[in-house]
Amino acid sequence: MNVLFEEDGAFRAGSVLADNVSSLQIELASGKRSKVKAANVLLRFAAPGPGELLERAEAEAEGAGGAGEVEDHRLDVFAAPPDFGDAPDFEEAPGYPTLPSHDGAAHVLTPDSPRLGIARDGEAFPHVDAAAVGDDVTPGTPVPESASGNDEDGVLLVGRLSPGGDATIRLIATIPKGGTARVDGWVDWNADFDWDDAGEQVANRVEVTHGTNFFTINVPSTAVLGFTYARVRISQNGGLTPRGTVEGGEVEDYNLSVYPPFDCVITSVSPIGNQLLISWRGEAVLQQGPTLHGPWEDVPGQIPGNTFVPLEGPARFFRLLCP
Ligand SMILES: [Ca+2]
Ligand SMILES: [Ca+2]
Ligand SMILES: [Ca+2]
Ligand SMILES: [Ca+2]
Repeated sequence: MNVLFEEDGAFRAGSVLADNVSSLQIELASGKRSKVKAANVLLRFAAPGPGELLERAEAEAEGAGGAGEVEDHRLDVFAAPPDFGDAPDFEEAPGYPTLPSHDGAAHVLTPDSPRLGIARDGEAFPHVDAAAVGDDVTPGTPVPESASGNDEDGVLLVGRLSPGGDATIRLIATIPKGGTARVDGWVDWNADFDWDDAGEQVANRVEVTHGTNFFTINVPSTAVLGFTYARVRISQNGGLTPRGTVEGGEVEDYNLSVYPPFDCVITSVSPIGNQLLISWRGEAVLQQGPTLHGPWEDVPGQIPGNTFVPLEGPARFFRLLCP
């Protein structure tokens, strides 16, 4: 057992050698021993170690503008390191809710709770980085089910994201107890470093089973092109927000890109009377052929964007020749 305590106006942490109820015998990280009144003990905890707790407490205090203000800042102490996200968030420049001081997502690692992919690990503090891969490249504290550093293995985007389009998500779930689990997910469509705007929750208690699952997300037509971030959380019951600590499950944060819509694509094929109306987007040439392998020739008399072809003609296959 370790304690955080106050002594002469400073915060200190150490391990308990003896607990005499009204006072404790403490050994500091430096090896120095000290008798501490029980009334001065602020916190008793099993992990992290006293030295690390103090470093974190001091870093939080300094980040807020001065030493000695630790009590003004949230400091979560867990029995074992939980799983944190890694999307960008900094004390001096708040971003996504990732750090404990910003009520970041955290999952207490209960062994039989659901996971994204196969692997999961716990870390003493979020490995935040701009690419949201910090948790992937930095090994967490070992937990029974993962000894490797690569634990972002649950979610794959099939295809690409474009405003107004759909995208398929392939999600692998590990559910040790069987049955189902729930997934909540968010994409920061307007790229303003939060997942709080309308339409940014893309998965709301989506039910998943052990193994591979698919679901579709809709990209708003207003989605900002370029780089942005997603957060996916799995838990037994779902209904989570991008924030806060929950028992069990896992969080994975990803960076992803929103691309311009394809600008050369057949948009519709409609039979009208004894003709087919074929429409397309982009400066392309529509070709036709009797087989899937051609030979191909330009559809005669076409105008940019759409044209009619006879339904009963020799051409059975069409393709767009894009610039
Ligand atoms: Ca982790
Ligand atoms: Ca995982
Ligand atoms: Ca947003
Ligand atoms: Ca990540």
